[in-house]
Amino acid sequence: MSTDVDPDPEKLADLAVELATAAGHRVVELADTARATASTKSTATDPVTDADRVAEAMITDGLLSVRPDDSIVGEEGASHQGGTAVTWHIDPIDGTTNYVYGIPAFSVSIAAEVGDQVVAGVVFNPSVDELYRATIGAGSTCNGERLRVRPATELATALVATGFGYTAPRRRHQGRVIAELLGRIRDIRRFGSAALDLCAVATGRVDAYYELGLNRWDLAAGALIASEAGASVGNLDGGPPLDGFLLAAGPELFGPLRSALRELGADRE
Ligand code: LIP
Repeated sequence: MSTDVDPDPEKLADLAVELATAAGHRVVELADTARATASTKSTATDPVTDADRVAEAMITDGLLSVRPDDSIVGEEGASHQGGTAVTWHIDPIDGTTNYVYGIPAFSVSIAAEVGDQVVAGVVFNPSVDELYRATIGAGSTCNGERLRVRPATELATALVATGFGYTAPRRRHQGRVIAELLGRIRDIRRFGSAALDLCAVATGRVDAYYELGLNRWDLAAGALIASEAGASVGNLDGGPPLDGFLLAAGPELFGPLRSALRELGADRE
């Protein structure tokens, strides 16, 4: 059993880049068929397609062919218990609703975690050929260009991305939170892919992003890309982004937005 105690984040990121781009191009090839045969998972508004499954299988096989003793967790059920220090988190198509509707805002997200620290993250949007990459302590890039969050802004002029859950009670609560928050910020954007929302923070296309109910595979790679671009990333209680709630924003905006979201109960059902 391999005991890869000190894997090189750059090599992990290189492998993730190779697999994410191959899977991204494949899901674009499969789009017409996949859309015609889409089904649903947790609720009638939570779609899944054969392309999700094909992409996850491609990525899983690719990882295990190079690093057979790593652990793997994928959104569509990939699960491999390994013996090294590395766990891979895979979202084969993040933004599946956009994919099914033909909206060019979906991504392949792959993250490598050592212990409880994500050390390498890759997010690929094949519709616009944007490849986001980050390794711990070495910054983040999009197509090789270094990323930096937007300069500081007040809450009242902040453009904030968010997303909504798949159950009606949670969506109603999230709608009430947004209804109140909108009067305190510039505007919201709802792109439909948590990974791309986090990359939007990293590129400065939005000032902040928050969402309740994400899974680790949704956020692991994007959170590293955002933090390596200078964003503060965490939950509303001063901790790391749990699998439940995440807020990412420039460091000066993070505090005021966190206070507003806590007051509004954004991290509650
Ligand atoms: C999606 C997230 C998005 C969220 C959607 C959905 P999926 O992930 O990326 O931010 O609002 O409800 O969870 O299911 O497309 O991989």
